[in-house]
Amino acid sequence: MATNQVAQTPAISPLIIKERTGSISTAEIISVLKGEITALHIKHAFSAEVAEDITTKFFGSPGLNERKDGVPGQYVGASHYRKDAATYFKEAENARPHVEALFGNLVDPVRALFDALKRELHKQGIELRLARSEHGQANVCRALSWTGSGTFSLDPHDDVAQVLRAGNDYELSAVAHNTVAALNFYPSMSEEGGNLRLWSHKPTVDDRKSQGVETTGYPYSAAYLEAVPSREIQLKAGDIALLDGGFVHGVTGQSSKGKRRVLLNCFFGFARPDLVLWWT
Ligand SMILES: O=C(O)CCC(=O)C(=O)O
Ligand SMILES: [Fe+2]
Repeated sequence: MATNQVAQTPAISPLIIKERTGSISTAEIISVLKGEITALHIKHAFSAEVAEDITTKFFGSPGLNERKDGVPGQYVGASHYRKDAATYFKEAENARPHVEALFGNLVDPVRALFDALKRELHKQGIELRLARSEHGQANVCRALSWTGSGTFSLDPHDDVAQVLRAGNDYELSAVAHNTVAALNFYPSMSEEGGNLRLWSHKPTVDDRKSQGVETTGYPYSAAYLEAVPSREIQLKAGDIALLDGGFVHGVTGQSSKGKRRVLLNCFFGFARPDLVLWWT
């Protein structure tokens, strides 16, 4: 039908990006959760020693695998992307020893943030917990290194489609109607590129349908994003980026020589006014 072929023109949503050096605060995290800030970039947010240790353990991990779901990359941990709840939670349970081993006897910076946010939300009468099912529980994070080559090492996408289409057997589907916050810790960064690019656009279900990415939110074409303004967040090892995953984002191409880029990633958001769920 002709109406299906009409190209959607992406609506522009302003980007509100806050960048600074130091420690991330729970108030700022809650601002992203509430949609008041699009992205928060904290430089030098965790120590170089922890960053290097995690990176070494990632590349030496017996739990390191190639992704086989159409997204080029290597990982330790579990991704709910394109999986039913039973498969995801079973994988999360199996991968947990490998995820925990990434931190050895050092303090896990992602767990520390989770605990601080849990305490703060508890004071406000809101529970924060890991997503779960009869098959198991999510891990606090997964570790990833993108291997895509070309303009992007991770193509432009949104993180909401995969949540919206997660299916009724997932309690986290409810979060898709609120902000899906994506939290990234960067233990290692390539010498050139590997930056986070954000576009001024939050796709709707109709936008995704028009682009053939209704269930995945991945990948949006260069043609679709051509007229959309974007900004690049310049990342270094030890940085944290927290963003509203509903905005289209991607990772710029990286130099193949020298250091590999590694991140620790997780998602969280309000499933109900009194419940924030966290998963990977
Ligand atoms: O690697 C990054 O900086 C972003 C990762 C990301 O967008 C994702 O895992 O969905
Ligand atoms: Fe993403």
